[in-house]
Amino acid sequence: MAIKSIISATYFLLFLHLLLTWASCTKRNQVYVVELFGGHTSTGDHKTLHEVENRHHSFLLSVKDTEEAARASLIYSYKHTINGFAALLTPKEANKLSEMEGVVFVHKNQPRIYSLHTTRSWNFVGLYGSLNPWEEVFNHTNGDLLTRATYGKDIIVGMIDSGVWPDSKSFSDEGMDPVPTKWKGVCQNGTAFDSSQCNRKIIGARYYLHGYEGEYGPLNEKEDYKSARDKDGHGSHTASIVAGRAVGNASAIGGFAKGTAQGGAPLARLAIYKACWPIKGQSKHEGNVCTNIDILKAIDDAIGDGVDVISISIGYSAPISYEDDVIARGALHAVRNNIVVVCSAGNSGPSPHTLSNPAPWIITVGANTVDRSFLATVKLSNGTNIQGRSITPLHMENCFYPLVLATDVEHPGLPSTNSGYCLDNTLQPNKVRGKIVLCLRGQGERIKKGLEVKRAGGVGFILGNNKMNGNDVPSDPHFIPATGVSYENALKLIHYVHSTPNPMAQLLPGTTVLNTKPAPSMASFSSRGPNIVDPNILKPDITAPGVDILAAWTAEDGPTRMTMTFHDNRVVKYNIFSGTSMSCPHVAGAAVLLKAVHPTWSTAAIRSALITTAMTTDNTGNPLTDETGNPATPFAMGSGHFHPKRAADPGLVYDASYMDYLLYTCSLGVTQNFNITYDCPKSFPEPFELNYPSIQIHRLNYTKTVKRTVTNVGWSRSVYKFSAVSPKEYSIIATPNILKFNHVGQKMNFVITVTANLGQILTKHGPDKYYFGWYTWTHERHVVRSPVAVSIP
Ligand SMILES: *[C@@H]1O[C@H](CO)[C@@H](O)[C@H](O)[C@H]1NC(C)=O
Ligand SMILES: *[C@@H]1O[C@H](CO)[C@@H](O)[C@H](O)[C@H]1NC(C)=O
Ligand SMILES: *[C@@H]1O[C@H](CO)[C@@H](O)[C@H](O)[C@H]1NC(C)=O
Ligand SMILES: *[C@@H]1O[C@H](CO)[C@@H](O)[C@H](O)[C@H]1NC(C)=O
Ligand SMILES: *[C@@H]1O[C@H](CO)[C@@H](O)[C@H](O)[C@H]1NC(C)=O
Ligand SMILES: CC(=O)N[C@H]1CO[C@H](CO)[C@@H](O)[C@@H]1O
Repeated sequence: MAIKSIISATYFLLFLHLLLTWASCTKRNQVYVVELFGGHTSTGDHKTLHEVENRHHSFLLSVKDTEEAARASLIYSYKHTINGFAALLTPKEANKLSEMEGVVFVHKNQPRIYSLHTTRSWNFVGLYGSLNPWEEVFNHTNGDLLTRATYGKDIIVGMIDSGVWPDSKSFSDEGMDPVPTKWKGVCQNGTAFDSSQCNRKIIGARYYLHGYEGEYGPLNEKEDYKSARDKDGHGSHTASIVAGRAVGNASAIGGFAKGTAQGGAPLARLAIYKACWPIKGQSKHEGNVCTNIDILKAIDDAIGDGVDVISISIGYSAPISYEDDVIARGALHAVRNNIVVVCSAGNSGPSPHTLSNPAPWIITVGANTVDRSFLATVKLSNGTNIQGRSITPLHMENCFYPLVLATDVEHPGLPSTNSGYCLDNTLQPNKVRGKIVLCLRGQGERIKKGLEVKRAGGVGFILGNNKMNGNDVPSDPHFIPATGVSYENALKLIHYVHSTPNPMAQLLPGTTVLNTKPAPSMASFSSRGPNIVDPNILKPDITAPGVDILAAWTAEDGPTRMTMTFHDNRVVKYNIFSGTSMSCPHVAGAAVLLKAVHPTWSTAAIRSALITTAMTTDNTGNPLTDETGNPATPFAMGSGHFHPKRAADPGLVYDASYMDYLLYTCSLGVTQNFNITYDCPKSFPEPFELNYPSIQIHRLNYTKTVKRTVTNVGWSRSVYKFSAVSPKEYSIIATPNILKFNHVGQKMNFVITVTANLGQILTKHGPDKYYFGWYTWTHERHVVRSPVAVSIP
């Protein structure tokens, strides 16, 4: 599992266990976040910023004995998000500060574990370059958008992640223009990373370690670089998905597909904010973690440095209120600065209510497959072929070997809960030698199962999905000839072994297959709505490729992540990885191009353009499906699969300003928790009245009207006609149902009325069940479509 993050809630900072251990003489210092009156600082002026820091320092000075103690206790001074700071304080000092004039909140940390968004299963597969799925989408749809956007050359993307591998060809600055003059960031020195590592592609890099070291102690420098250099691979992967240069003739481990690896906006500039660090050997938090104070500081700096888009493939594992969530809070300040913030929806699907990053000022991205897979077939001696998937670079001799089930070759007496999984030291070598073993998923690291088969002398291994995994077959780089099969195929293999006197099989080498159908379809791991933080906002917004995505790696480690409990020294420069972590930077790349083409658009206009132009069909022309094979609902795919070219010309947009978001927080009654300099007016719109490009109505009581405003960004004189697709449970109408525009920039209001059918209102109130519809404004060249989700009590 990717970077897991601990972003303990906003002001609730991490207890510094280890600091206590090192410095127990300092009387139970703990991390507090202190927020001051005066809101954020809106200027980027250096003098003012310096004054802010001095002001933070002066507060500390008033509770600490000496100047030095005050300096030493300050962890982070926040300038562009909250007006406040993180510091080491004793409870007494904290108490004293909280009573001082000018201080709004003093909060001690309450750790919260955010689980991260690469994939629900931690190890993903490695492969050198081949066709980048992003490029495939681009080629079909995007002829001139890249040119119009000058490949994103003036746009700066802030990546909040695990750092970057600056030496990757994907981050070459060859032929690039000088760094945009608006850039105010720095290139922070550190281990194996100095300012010379920044160039005209990676224009800035910083790292944030205080929150992490406070929680876990000093960084183990064998496990990561104390700098913006990426050890994990995740940060290099996501950065190259947004803005990697085209790197041709890349070839995979074991000679897999060759091709070009390329990001969505290949000339965009990257600003790296490393906030995620490894924690090894803690089974519950396998992977990387990012702490709240580190993430908030990263966003704070990104705003001050002048980025245009922020891509965050990090989140809390469960819904968390906006005001407790540093990503939501930081993003609101970013949006105030007209920075588009794109976040992953999470990898906790397919159960409902699993979605993270649901704030309406964020673009929330689900993940889907692309039309490429890595087929690796199991050939049975009875002549039948069973399809599997693998990118294992090892081939089996061209002959049949006995096929056995793990359950039949294990040491006797294994508890049934551990049986069948090929866990460490569970197989009997005398029964495995020279054979192919079928092991089940569900327990243990997938790649380790192959290592266990290898240890016991097996010649090959088949990873069988359990029922829960269904068709979600991973393409793994195993250490022994191997393939993965679906649950259904695993049952077939078990049946074959049971019904055949001498079951034999051969594992054929894996091959890259393009144009697979149907594609895209939702990844089962992609987190699902409904949004339980606020049931008035439909989330996720959109879906993008997030399965088996090829992108840059660290060129130092193996394709399986270093946080695995086995060692993998098969160095790869490009790797295949899955998760909403990978889909998020695709949409961030699209946002870069839209910003380049439409520099005056608001962040809401960019989100709206992406949402209302998304595709809802797959490459068979049928509705995009989910893991069940049924049409995916907006709780899985949002408005559908992103379509950058259409998004560049959406016709109409649903705009919203920072002030609209403040009014929205007023309607939720949480504005004060954001400590923004804003007094809510006496009356404000209801939350569902935020001018969002989708509609969600929670517990519709007979009928509800929802006001929306569209802005014409298409043809000056244009007529849009309304149409709707509603389920039998309710109807959707619009008043007026024709919008006539005379000029670009013109705004028109309309009201959507959603009415439940009588039979439905009379039914008893049960668990909330949502029904989905759509409404569309259509002009000869533009289709502006919005999903509608309604629960009927
Ligand atoms: C995409 O376009 C590039 C440049 O036009 C071309 O070299 C490449 O082969 C195309 N890829 C596909 C999948 O069509
Ligand atoms: C960063 O490292 C470079 C090269 O090692 C050095 O020249 C430079 O002075 C360092 N900068 C800072 C601010 O330490
Ligand atoms: C492409 O890679 C092959 C080896 O995989 C190498 O022989 C060839 O020279 C490379 N071509 C270019 C243009 O770099
Ligand atoms: C071979 O075995 C598989 C699995 O039991 C079965 O589905 C298939 O029909 C068999 N093929 C033949 C030709 O008997
Ligand atoms: C639904 O609306 C009716 C009539 O306006 C009202 O009497 C009733 O209390 C409402 N029910 C709920 C659950 O809000
Ligand atoms: C809850 C609370 O006190 N919020 C404060 C946030 O900051 C502004 C000024 O910046 C105060 O007016 C609010 O009262």
